[in-house]
Amino acid sequence: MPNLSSFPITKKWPAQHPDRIQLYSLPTPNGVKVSIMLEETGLPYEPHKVAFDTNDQMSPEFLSLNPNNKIPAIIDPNGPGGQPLPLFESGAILLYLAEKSGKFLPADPGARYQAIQWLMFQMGGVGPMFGQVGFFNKFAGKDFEDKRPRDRYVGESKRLLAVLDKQLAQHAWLAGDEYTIADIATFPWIRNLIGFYGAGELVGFDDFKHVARALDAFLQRPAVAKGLQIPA
Ligand SMILES: N[C@@H](CCC(=O)N[C@@H](CS)C(=O)NCC(=O)O)C(=O)O
Repeated sequence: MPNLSSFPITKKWPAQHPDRIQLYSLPTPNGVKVSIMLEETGLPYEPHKVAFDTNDQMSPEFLSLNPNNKIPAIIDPNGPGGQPLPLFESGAILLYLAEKSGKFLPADPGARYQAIQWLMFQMGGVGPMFGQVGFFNKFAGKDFEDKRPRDRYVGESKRLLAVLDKQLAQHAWLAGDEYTIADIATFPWIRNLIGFYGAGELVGFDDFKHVARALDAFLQRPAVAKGLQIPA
């Protein structure tokens, strides 16, 4: 049985099953990327809830795993060379789990880099921009009188949605016909933008029919429905 006691995070969140991937998360758009991926691959894992209302992400135990105080983060007790692997940043975790499971990242090098390209598009564009729309439309920024910052992020989000829509007009999924980690990274953010952030009208979501079609297909996957609720 692997011993994870050298990881201080296990003091605050003890591992009941130290042989399984330890997931430290919350069902936010970045958090659910990893729980959905774990559900999709069937890799055994143990989820731990990092609660923001008690600032768990700022605790010394959490910071020992991710100094950037953000979920999601994992420890794989059976990482490369049989050694435990700690990992943060959802994009890196998705790539790692795809390689470990041999799923949701095409083996063909050309197709593989297409998937990585759209994953990076999500990490560098969709996540940061949609997140700012959330701040200025749903959270503290909604009370700011000056609407120029909000409009800047709304405009950029519309532009990104148009790019996604054009791609999805030609392909079932972002990287082509195959469902990949690029989809797992992107659709939770779109769901959040038009759902929890209440910005559907603001970004003119009705104009993006192909994005809406792929989002529906994504949400119908049983692993997605399950992953969206984890950690409970
Ligand atoms: N680039 C990071 C971003 C992670 C991120 O922003 N996580 C948010 C939740 S969606 C978080 O942990 N926020 C807590 C905080 O900022 O204190 C990733 O993709 O893993």
